[in-house]
Formats: sequence, C-alpha cells, structure tokens
Amino acid sequence: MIQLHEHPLSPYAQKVKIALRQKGIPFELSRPEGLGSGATADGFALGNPRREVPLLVDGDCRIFDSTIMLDYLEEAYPATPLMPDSPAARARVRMIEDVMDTHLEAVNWGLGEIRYFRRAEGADAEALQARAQAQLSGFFVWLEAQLGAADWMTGTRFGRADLAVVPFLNASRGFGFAPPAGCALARWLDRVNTVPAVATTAAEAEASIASIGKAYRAVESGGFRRHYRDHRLEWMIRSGGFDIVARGLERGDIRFTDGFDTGDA
Ligand SMILES: N[C@@H](CCC(=O)N[C@@H](CS)C(=O)NCC(=O)O)C(=O)O
Repeated sequence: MIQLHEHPLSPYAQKVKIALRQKGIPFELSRPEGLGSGATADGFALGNPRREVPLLVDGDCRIFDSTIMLDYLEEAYPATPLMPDSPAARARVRMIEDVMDTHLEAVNWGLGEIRYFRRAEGADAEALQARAQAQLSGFFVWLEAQLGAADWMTGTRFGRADLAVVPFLNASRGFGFAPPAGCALARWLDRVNTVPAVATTAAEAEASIASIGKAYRAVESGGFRRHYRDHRLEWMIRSGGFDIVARGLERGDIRFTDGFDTGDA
C-alpha cells in the first residue's frame, strides 16, 4: 500500500492526500520524526534528501515533491483522471499549481511566522500582515480570472487545479484573509470544500492547528529551526522582515537548505 509521510498542515501534503482520496487509492499516513528541526530520523532523508513532507512511497518507488507525486499518480493510477484533456488546459493547471506552490505559499508562510512563531509583534506585526493582505488580494483577483464563469478551476469537473489551490486558500482564510464574501472565488472556495476528499483533508488540517498554539516555544527551545527557503526568504525580506531574518540567523532558529546528504543527522 502507498505510504505518505506528511504533516496535516502542509499544503503540499494536502494536495497529494486529496488526489489519493479522489482517485480512491488506499494509503497509509505517517509523520516523520524531527520534521521542522532540520534533522529527520529513521532513514527519511534517503527518500527525501530535502527532509520535507510529503514523501510518497509506492513499493520501490520513492518520490519527493508534491507536483511530481501528482504527475506520478495520474500516470500510475489513470482511473479517475484529475488532469483535463487538452494540452492548453493542462498547461494552465500547471501554471496555477506553480503560482500556489511558490508565490502564494510564501505569503501564508510569512503569516505563520508572525502568528504561530511570534517573529514580530505590535506595529511591526501589523505592517507585515497588512502587506500580506494586499498581496493575497492580488492573488485572489488572478485566481478569480482563472476561474472565469466556471464552477471548477479548469472547467466542468473538480480536478487538479482545484486541489492545488484549496489547501492554500484555506490556510489564508484561517489567517483571516479570505476572498471577499460573495465573489465567484469565495463561492468556489465554499463549493470545493464540500468535495468529500477535500473536506476530509481540510478537517485533518483543522484538527492539527490546535497543536500549533504553543509552537513558538519549540522555536525558543531549539526544537524547531524554521526553513527559510526560496520564496519564503524573499517574502520576508521584501515585505519588511529583514531584521527578523537577521535575528533568527543569529539565534540559529532560522535556517536555509543544508546541503543534500541523505544520512540521518
Ligand atoms: N516543493 C515541495 C515543498 C515541500 C515543503 O516545503 N514541505 C515543508 C512543509 S510545508 C517541510 O516539510 N518542511 C520541512 C521543515 O521545515 O523542516 C513539495 O511540493 O512537496
């Protein structure tokens, strides 16, 4: 049976769980030990040298990166296709997914750093959140244009573009930044959350949020060293958090990608 190493709050893991559920593929879940610290145990890095979730194991096949997993599932389990038929529509799905995985995720990440990990407080936190809100509004306009007059992101049925967007918009909404009430994107978000594969996955994420209440203590005690990779680092710096990054690097509770060795640290 497929094993998915994950964390319920990871939007990337959520994408894959929704796809597995929608396709009716049985799978087992597990949570890697040491996730968030930069060190993982039990050979996890052999499957994913990035030491990130999700990691999908299907027999001898070990795959990291949610987008590559979704491609694999579509090819290895073609029943209940999630991709549209035309090359142009497929290209549009991939663009939407890439924008979510890179640009929009960085905004949610930054909001998590402020809300859950208390990287900024008072006026500094408010200024960062105001920038995040303005940026999210831009993404909402873009996504609403992608949706057009359709019920689903790429046409007449729920598919990969929908599952690639919903974990990220649910997270933004959880931070209090939802698409404006009544707009087509807000109606889509309500609709997509009624799809059973989405509802189950979103409920798992929701249940996990309760455990993140004291997450800042894990940072203070050295249990978490937050991974400021790629767009996340850029977001923090361009949105006014240069001092946050400098302070975190000095204290050692912010890290970048540490090489690519597969030995367990
Ligand atoms: N591009 C990867 C991104 C995966 C990723 O960033 N995962 C985060 C959780 S959302 C992670 O596991 N980080 C490990 C850490 O912070 O130690 C994918 O699509 O799977």
